[in-house]
Amino acid sequence: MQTHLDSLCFPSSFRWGTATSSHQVEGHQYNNNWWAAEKAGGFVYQDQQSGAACDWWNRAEEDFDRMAALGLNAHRMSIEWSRVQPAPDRWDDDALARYQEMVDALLERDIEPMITLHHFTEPLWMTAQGSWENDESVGWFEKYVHRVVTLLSDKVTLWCTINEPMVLVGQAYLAGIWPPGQKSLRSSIDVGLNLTKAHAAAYHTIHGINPSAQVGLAKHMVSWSPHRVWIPTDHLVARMVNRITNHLILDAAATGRARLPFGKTYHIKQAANTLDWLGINYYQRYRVGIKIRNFLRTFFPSLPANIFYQGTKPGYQKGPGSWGEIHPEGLFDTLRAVAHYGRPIYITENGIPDRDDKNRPRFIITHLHQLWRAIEEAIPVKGYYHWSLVDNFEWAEGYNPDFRFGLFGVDIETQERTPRPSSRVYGEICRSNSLTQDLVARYDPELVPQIFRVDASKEPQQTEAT
Ligand code: GCO
Repeated sequence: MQTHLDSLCFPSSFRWGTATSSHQVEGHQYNNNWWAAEKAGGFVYQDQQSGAACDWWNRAEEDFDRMAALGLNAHRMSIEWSRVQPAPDRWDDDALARYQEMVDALLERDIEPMITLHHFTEPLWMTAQGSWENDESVGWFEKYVHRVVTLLSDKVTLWCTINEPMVLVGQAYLAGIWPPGQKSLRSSIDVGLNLTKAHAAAYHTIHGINPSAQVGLAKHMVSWSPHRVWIPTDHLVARMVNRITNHLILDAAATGRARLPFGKTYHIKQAANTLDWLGINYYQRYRVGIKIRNFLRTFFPSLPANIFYQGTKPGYQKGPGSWGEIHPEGLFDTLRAVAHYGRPIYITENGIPDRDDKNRPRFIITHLHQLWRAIEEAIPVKGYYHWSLVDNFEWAEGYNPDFRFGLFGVDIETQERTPRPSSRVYGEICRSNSLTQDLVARYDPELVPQIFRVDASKEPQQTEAT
């Protein structure tokens, strides 16, 4: 026999939020490496420039009102290093005051800030000195972190040191599609190591200022699947890529050691135990495998990129361009895969590029269902930050209409906001702290049987006596 649950409830202290990053929403950033790359051209869709973005530098509070109206109690935002420290020996007190004002504005609305200290951008003075390839970068970052955290530590508890370090390494130093446009394995390893050391330095610095701060990092996690389930080498590739992209940095931040498959082990002692919590940015699944014929034909040493499959399978829902497949169960699998780190978990990003909002309501419902399943399995997920509140500047995709992530649409010319239906879906979930059958029936009735039917044999049995 089957019974129904009427609603899937989340823990009472659950944090419901949205996530943004400074360069993507603030606008008017003229002193960082992305601005320089936008100006130089060649990195961004149609050579667009971030420009005023969502103009948060002047009007963030208007969007904070929108968060409050939805019933959110949390928001993840980042601080722009190049504003705070425009030159190595200069701090901008006005910029610091503006960030203080934004944090206060969130708190006044009962929205708890989570602050990211590095979200892909860096000051131009740092770029000029070799960026993260320069070993001094760790010390530069530490100094900046010290300044910001000293200022905000009485208002902020949740600190995210670095956003998606492996994505930065992969896009900017290995694939070369983000500034500085490098394609070098050696640089990738150096930058990966320095980012890990910078995370560790920030962790210790923040705790030195406020021992009860909660410090973590946001890790991009991909659900890697073998392209063909019957080919063992495809499984091997999926496992290797998973190990390198998903777990290497987390292992380093948990144990102080990172071991490359079939390769070297790196020891970064100061990084051991530097996660008070773990942030998961989850978006998609990619299929991977080896094209064996090409592999044999070309063999070493010239390993061309096309010996690997990477992509999607016909018949599965996919995102635009090379976004991969939308795969809600991958969130559950990811949470299971990181449970052994034994840390509280936040979903620091999860969202879908979908200008017309055709798929976003279902995306939110199905992913939150998977999240709820993980909590039911006693995996300690403490909060969820949807990416994103408003459409914003999507790095190499710029303002490409196919890459709109907002619960609210934004007209970049007029700054007008338009709520998408998904903002109502998400708001209802946040306010009721649950995913109710009633809501799912209204927005996506097809999902009702899939989400709310539970097997009676798994329910607690009633005894004869009761
Ligand atoms: C990333 C970032 C965000 C993106 C978001 C959508 O994953 O690249 O953290 O800045 O905008 O993930 O792609």
